[in-house]
Amino acid sequence: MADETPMKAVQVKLVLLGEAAVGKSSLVLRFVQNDFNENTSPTIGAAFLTQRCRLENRIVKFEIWDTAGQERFHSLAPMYYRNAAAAVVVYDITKSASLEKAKAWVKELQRQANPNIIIALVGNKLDLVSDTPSEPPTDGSEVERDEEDEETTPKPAESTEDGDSRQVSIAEAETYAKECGLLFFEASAKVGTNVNEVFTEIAKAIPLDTISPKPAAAAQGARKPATQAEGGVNLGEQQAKKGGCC
Ligand SMILES: Nc1nc2c(ncn2[C@@H]2O[C@H](COP(=O)(O)OP(=O)(O)O)[C@@H](O)[C@H]2O)c(=O)[nH]1
Ligand SMILES: [Mg+2]
Repeated sequence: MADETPMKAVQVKLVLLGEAAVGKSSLVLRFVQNDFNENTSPTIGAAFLTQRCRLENRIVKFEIWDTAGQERFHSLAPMYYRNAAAAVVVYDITKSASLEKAKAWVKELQRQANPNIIIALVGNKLDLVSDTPSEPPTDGSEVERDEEDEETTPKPAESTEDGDSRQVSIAEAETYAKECGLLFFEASAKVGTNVNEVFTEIAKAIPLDTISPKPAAAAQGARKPATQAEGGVNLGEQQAKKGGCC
């Protein structure tokens, strides 16, 4: 008879970093709730969310710290990336300055974060450019989400009237990511392209035997804001909606 013992989720602290308005909160909202909001409010301080990612041989429970991108919050960042097992550093492919900011974050992480941290560089807003090869998720892994969310299955990237708005080429970002040993993706929080893949590939890349299975958020030095419930989303002024799968 098959072994029916449920797999124990391994907790992974993950931090999102990047310039303001590149779409960090939107990527998290897409990953956790399979949703998108055109009118997000800037994140104040940081928001905490969780989401599970089921791989073939393990369940990873991401404890996600979605930080504010504004410079005035920069000094808070170490509190969130300290002891993080993974970081998603986001830039906007239609804004080359945001890649420079992302590079600065990568440098800071490589100097000051956990030396084994897995870093994914994500170029967001892929839907705004027309040269987009879009590949639906197909690696057998799945994000555990309530069934009612499934109506918003990621669609292929769309081009817009502003189809030539790309300012960062795939080659430039990919070369940089390779040089620095980063995972690399272009994604769209808006249409869902590659969002689950970012988290799934991080989950796969993390050497789980090095992670202690204790509750991470409180134990790892970052305080959970009182207004933010586990599994909820706090995007600035927005109300937390229903939780993820946790
Ligand atoms: N077209 C497009 N807009 C996006 C995408 N992701 C975020 N946005 C928009 O960009 C703005 C900033 O997003 P937000 O998630 O708050 O960015 P953050 O400051 O990095 O957390 C909002 O108006 C979002 O609706 C995307 O993938 N495509
Ligand atoms: Mg935000």
